[in-house]
Amino acid sequence: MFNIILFGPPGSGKGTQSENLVTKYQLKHLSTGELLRKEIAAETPLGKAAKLVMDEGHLVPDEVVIGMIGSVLKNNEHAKGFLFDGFPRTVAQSEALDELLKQEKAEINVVLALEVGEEELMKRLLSRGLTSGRSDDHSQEIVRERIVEYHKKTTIVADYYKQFNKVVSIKGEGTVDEIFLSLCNEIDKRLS
Ligand code: B4P
Repeated sequence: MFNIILFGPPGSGKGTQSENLVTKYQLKHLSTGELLRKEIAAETPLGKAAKLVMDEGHLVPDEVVIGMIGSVLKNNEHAKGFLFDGFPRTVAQSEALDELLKQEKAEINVVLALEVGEEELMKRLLSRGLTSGRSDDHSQEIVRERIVEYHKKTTIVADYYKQFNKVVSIKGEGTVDEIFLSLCNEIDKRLS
């Protein structure tokens, strides 16, 4: 099993790059943002509770996302590998993921961290908000809060994986194709 975490601040291009990466490497795409938006669209109790938190620009509680990931992993035990997009976002989520993978005798092989400046992030998210209908992209205030939340709770996830020497920084500004190429170079190095 080859498992990748695509890491980076909101709007860094995790979702955009994941789509191409899972096609090329035949990995199972696991985006907690997508899973949560599906719950919201289906108006499940989990979705209704998550929407209130996401609309404030905050993170959904750890136990909720860990539970969601746990069931997807269990239902895909024969996957060639997983691409984790937007997960883990806290140290508690990282520890839970390591434990879940250990049960499958697997581990995270690499954390690819997209680096994008704050001004560019604001620009991308507010522009996506014009067409996506996503309420968490709607106002400058919410987008800023999501970036603050990232610095408060999520940047330390990279430090967690750095102690195992698994983090590679990737320049996340440039064209989608250029960034894809840099990501593929790092993956290919580890696959060969
Ligand atoms: P996510 O769905 O993970 O999404 P994201 O951080 O907003 O964006 P992403 O980095 O995927 O950017 P994208 O490619 O779309 O999270 C949403 C919310 O869900 C979180 O705020 C949180 O509340 C909740 N949540 C999710 N996971 C959680 C967890 N594990 N724990 C707790 N809560 C969780 O790109 C953004 C825009 O930039 C797009 O419009 C794209 O077209 C554009 N773009 C991409 N690459 C570009 C490039 N190279 N140049 C120019 N524009 C580019």
